[in-house]
Amino acid sequence: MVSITLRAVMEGKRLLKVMSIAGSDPFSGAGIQADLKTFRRFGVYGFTVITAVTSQNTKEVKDVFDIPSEVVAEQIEAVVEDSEVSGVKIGMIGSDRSIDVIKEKIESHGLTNIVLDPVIASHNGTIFLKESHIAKLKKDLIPCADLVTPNIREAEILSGRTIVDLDDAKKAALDIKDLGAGSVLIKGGHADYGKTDLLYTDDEFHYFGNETIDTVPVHGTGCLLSSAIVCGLASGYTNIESCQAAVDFVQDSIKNAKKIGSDQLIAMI
Ligand code: PXL
Repeated sequence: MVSITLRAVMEGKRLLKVMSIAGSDPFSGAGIQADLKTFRRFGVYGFTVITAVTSQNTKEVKDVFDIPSEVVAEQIEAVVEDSEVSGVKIGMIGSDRSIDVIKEKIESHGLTNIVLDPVIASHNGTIFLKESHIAKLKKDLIPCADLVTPNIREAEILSGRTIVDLDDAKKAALDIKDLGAGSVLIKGGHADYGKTDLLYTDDEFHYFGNETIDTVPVHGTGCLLSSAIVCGLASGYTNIESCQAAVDFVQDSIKNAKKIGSDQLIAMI
């Protein structure tokens, strides 16, 4: 299988421009800041549309302030009226109304290569999204996504299925596909069944085995993964190639993770 090296993406291509629609993390480990660093590493120019401002450190999320949906809409509009956008990563979304405006902007501007990281729950159980938002995410935003990248907990919430083994994960991927997603990548980093990321695309399952890296929890990996996939898709690589390159990229970021604050390590790229 062809894997995308950073060099391959950066070599001989016109400058691609992609957009992250996501929340801000003042520690720069996750969210908009992590996305922008990823885009830069893949040689892609990144636009940032901020949906929420979190106040967090490596110990805890203290507060989340939702940016008003009109301001989310205005940020997207300001970018698309002045530039081509070759891919979009959607991360944390603050409100139902922001879901509406993001959907409307994707459709009205015909934006493509949409990767949705459904930021609902962290692997250790912090819930970012309310019940009503989850229903709306399923109904309105998942059908806009070319690829959805839930972690195990999020895949359980989206599919309504308990995931114990790989077979459950495969069923959940099919359920999420049935919600209207183009393809589904269930991140297995914290799965009881082993560190396998499971991709369902073009009617087939693909597996990306991850090495077990002996480390304490690392912050930001989900954001790096989805934004790296956008870089691959925008560059014309397939879902399988883009996911493989992104998985490799995240593995390296975990190996290089650093203690920036006092608790969780931050993935380094
Ligand atoms: O990884 C999920 C995530 C996404 N976006 C922001 C976050 C987090 C997790 O902490 O803070 C802004």
